[in-house]
Amino acid sequence: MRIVVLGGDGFLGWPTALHLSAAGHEVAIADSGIRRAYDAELGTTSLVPIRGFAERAQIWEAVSGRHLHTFEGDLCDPGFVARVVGGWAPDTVVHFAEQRSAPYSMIDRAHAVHTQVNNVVGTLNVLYAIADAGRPVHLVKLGTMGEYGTPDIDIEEGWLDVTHNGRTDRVLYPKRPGSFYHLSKVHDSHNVEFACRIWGLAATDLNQGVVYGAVTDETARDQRLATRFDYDQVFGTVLNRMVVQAVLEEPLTVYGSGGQVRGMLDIRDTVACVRLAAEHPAQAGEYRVFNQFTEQWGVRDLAERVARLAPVEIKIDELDNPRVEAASHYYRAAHTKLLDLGLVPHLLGDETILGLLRLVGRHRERIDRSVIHPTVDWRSTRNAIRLDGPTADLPGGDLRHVGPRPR
Ligand code: NAD
Ligand code: USQ
Repeated sequence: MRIVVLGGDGFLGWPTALHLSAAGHEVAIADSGIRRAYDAELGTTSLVPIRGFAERAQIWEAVSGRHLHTFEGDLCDPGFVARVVGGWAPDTVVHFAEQRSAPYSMIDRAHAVHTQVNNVVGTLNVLYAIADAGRPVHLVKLGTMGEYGTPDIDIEEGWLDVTHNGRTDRVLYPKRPGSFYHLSKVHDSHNVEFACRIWGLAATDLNQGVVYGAVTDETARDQRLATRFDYDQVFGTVLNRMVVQAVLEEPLTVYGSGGQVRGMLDIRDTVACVRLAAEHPAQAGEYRVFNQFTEQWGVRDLAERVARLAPVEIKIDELDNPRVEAASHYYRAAHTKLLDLGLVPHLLGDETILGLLRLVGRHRERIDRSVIHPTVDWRSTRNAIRLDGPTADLPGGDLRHVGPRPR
């Protein structure tokens, strides 16, 4: 297949593109580089050094003998999207290209507006380009488990059969997301479902849980193919952050009492799930949802696991939760559809955490302690990005001028 990976310079898009390329597909990556600009804005950088966008595509070609096409541009520019989707003519569009940090979206008004404009407008442009392509194109769109929130009933895969006043219908599962970022994904899901209904598009919405890890079979082939590793308070995800804290021999930051439960998965399973979804496409007119995670973990349990495997004794700190989220709650989410397609999960074993501790240990000198402590408080409409920094409310909703552009 011809597959374009939108967001192909990101944490997940890059290893997914390599995985699809190694599997024999003809792959293109498209990216605006804005993730690298967020780093400049936040004064942080990937713990693991990463090469430039076009440079690492060339390195992959040298290592694998397989060409990766590159497109540099912004999905909010409809002309760019039309060139990629209409011009390059992919069979499948894998769409990772969004502002994906919940804390970033909660910094202040401008960051919330930027997140929703970037994500919702970019996805609308993709939907129009596919509808205008004049041939079947399967959209594989990254959503998030956080769209559902933590309801007091079982979570299904996208759809819910409801009986009300004696009548029954199948409805999109009700959403109760926990940040303006997660809300942008809910808005996307509704737009994608609508496009399938009115234009007969074929789409798979992958409601993914929190991803941990950093290395896949393909990125391991050469250290210059590494993907980014975030540990800062804004973009770092929980397990990767705790491993960094353990390497620093600092307390692990559990928000609240750590009773929050989340669906989680290994980055090696992310790339496998996207490939399975792409190779088993939705039908014309079908909007299907797969819950993309392999295990449920409580945050406190994760911290205890990391502390047990750390080489020295590590404390666990229960911080006042900067987020507004249920402290302890019922959580039972279906996740069988990707298993039915053949996913063989990498469950979170000690060896995975020990591997992460070794990886972070090798880059220990690059850790910046000042970006770890959470400063973005959901209850405030203006937050400082650094402990000693000013609170911000930047003009306008478009933050693409913030931070030096990467290229
Ligand atoms: P990332 O920020 O590392 O990568 C996203 C990439 O998209 C970046 O390279 C960025 O420059 C690009 N991008 C953003 N907006 C763009 C635009 N308008 N035009 C072109 N390129 C643009 O994020 P990630 O961790 O790789 O996540 C990828 C996707 O997976 C996101 O949609 C995210 O919501 C979803 N997801 C991630 C996780 C996780 O734990 N990382 C979990 C669930 C879902
Ligand atoms: N948490 C801590 N301590 C920390 C960091 C986080 O206790 O130091 C807690 C948070 O309060 C939260 C949980 O860990 O309850 C997960 O937080 P996270 O930062 O790892 O993940 P989240 O903000 O939910 O976002 C990440 C990705 C996002 C994706 C989402 C999947 O950044 O792109 O959509 O995971 S999900 O959570 O299923 O919605």
